[in-house]
Amino acid sequence: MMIINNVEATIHSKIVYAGPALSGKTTTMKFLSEYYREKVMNEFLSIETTSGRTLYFDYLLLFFKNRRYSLKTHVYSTTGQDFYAITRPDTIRNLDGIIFIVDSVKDAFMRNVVSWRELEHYLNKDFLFIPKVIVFNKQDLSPKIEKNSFLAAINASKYYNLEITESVAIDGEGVIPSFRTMLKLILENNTLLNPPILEQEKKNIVI
Ligand SMILES: Nc1nc2c(ncn2[C@@H]2O[C@H](COP(=O)(O)OP(=O)(O)O)[C@@H](O)[C@H]2O)c(=O)[nH]1
Ligand SMILES: [Mg+2]
Repeated sequence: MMIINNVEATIHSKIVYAGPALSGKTTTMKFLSEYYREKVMNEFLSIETTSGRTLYFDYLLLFFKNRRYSLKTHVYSTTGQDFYAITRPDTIRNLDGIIFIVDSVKDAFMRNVVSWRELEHYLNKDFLFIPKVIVFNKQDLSPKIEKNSFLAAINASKYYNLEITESVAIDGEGVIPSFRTMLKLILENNTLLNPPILEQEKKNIVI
């Protein structure tokens, strides 16, 4: 859940890039960190190797601001077991949105489906409602996965708060629109943001 501190006028949110290994999560986050260079509060943290119990994830803290409110967005990327490591039950309540990066390489079809089902298994009913953006990455390749086949395989029509986008992460194409789609879903879906002043202010946050 988004944490809103009206005294400090700060909104905290947490977004996770999920999807199978090699789908393009790290590439996407690297582009994000370069694009939002002036809004990045930390050094881009990317831990590329797993050894024993060492965590394997990318982390970025972005800071958007308008005259009155600050939106601090914690962005992670992770895969499979590593996803569970950073989203243990005590922190799962803090998860505001998932950007699922699909590997559009044709052979990766089932790995995408398995990865989606892992999320579903872990998040259970919450997964139906959590804001989600499915990004079909690697649009530069051919042949690629049929979007509708993947959406049918995961039974996409049963989900709420789901948007579909495309990207070519190696060129940065579609990365920012997908991220903005996520932030909009989060801001629109948060009931804590209903008081009129916040409603007004959130529109002014430039993302
Ligand atoms: N052709 C193509 N390759 C991509 C694209 N995005 C990422 N890759 C490549 O896919 C591989 C895995 O990317 P990476 O970001 O490390 O995947 P991650 O495991 O999900 O973090 C790398 O070799 C990337 O250069 C894309 O849009 N098109
Ligand atoms: Mg990675």
